[in-house]
Amino acid sequence: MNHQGARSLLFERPQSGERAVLVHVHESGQAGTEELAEFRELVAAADVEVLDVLDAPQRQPQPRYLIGSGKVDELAAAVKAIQADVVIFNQSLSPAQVRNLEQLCKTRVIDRIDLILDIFAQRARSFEGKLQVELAQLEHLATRLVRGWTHLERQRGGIGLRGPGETQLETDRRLIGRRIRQINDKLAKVRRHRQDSSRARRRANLSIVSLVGYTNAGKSTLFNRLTNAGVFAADQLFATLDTTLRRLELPGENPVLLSDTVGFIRDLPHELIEAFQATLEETREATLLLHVIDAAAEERDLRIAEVETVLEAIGAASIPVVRVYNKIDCQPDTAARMERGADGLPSAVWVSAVTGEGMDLLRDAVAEHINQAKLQCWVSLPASAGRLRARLFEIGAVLDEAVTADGWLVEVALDAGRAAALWQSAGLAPPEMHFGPLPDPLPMESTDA
Ligand SMILES: Nc1nc2c(ncn2[C@@H]2O[C@H](COP(=O)(O)OP(=O)(O)OP(=O)(O)O)[C@@H](O)[C@H]2O)c(=O)[nH]1
Ligand SMILES: [Mg+2]
Repeated sequence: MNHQGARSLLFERPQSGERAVLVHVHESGQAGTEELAEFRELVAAADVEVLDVLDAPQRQPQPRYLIGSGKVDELAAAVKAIQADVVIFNQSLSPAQVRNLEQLCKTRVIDRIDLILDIFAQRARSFEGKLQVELAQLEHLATRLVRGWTHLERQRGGIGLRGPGETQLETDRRLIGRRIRQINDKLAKVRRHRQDSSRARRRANLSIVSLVGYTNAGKSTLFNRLTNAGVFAADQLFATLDTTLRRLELPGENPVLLSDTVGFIRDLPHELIEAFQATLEETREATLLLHVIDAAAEERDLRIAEVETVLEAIGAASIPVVRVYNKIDCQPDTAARMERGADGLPSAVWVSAVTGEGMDLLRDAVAEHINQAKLQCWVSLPASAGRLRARLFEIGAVLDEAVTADGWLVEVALDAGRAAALWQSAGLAPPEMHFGPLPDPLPMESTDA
């Protein structure tokens, strides 16, 4: 189905939204209050009305229904009594568990992954974003094909079933495989365009600074505040799905590009991380990450750890990070300030994107990192590294050059992170650097003489 079709289906959905019973599974002895609050926010973000919440403390996972049989009976009774359209679990369910639960409750049962995929399906706006979500949905679906859908009305759409992948639900694995290949082809085309523009950007030798962080931390608000852009910011989970880049002026520095992108959440479905690899490309290529943190959130440290886990998963763990503790206006007696790490560089800045407090400190922190990341030195390139040499010229990183017996000595000025990436993609070990004026006699000539 084309995306036009998918859109019209979205419009045809009844406005009333669906009505759900939530099942909050948590370790017994722990209330999991924050987790439940976040679960409710996710459900609200999917535009589903909550009729009831079943609290399911658990000593050990039950293979058949995930929750114990007593709880399942309670759940089935609740679903029947209030005529819920759907049951939503706050954890992942195996295909067999879904089937068992659906048979018993006689209604659709979805898990946390379905829920997040559904929100992404509703939010996706760009062509690429829609393709990525569809891909994630299909890949998730492919793992679910063992599930017997026949016992339920499945043509209706609705939460966990809507989105671009909807009509694929009744098709078999082979068709899904074919559709996945089609989407991958389309994505490859879209991405070729993107690479062209990213090349243009590199030619301008602009560094990228990327905003990352837990969803709803205030990344887009901060982005707007810093760049006067008008991107969508809202008090809802996953308000942003695409990546936007804008020029950020820095004190006493060349401008850099600031990127705003999709937020993270605990246990982000791996299908989504994979599908959004391209959207997260700017993040991976960044010289500096600004990790935006809701300083007022109760589970602040857990969220920080979650974000770091995702950064690792997308291959961005080695990029320098400044933590931006946002929303200090919500915290009594917290003033804007900057902290430095053991290396003397700014490591954290406390700000408010809404009041604008701390923006100068933040710009200073970014400028210091960018400045520090600049490398100016002589590097030797073997004759076999002609393409890398051409690339360095292309991005305007070459200041001077001398020919040696078996290659070149090139004076480069570029940022250290990008240098490492360029050398790596040329299949070379990290460059040997000579600082200061060109050594005389040239080392490589002398070895051959
Ligand atoms: N009080 C206060 N609220 C803020 C601040 N910064 C952002 N917010 C609010 O936090 C909510 C989320 O802001 P966004 O900028 O959309 O957050 P985001 O990190 O881009 O979120 P996603 O794109 O959904 O991942 C909005 O309601 C903002 O108004 C701040 O400094 N203080
Ligand atoms: Mg946002």
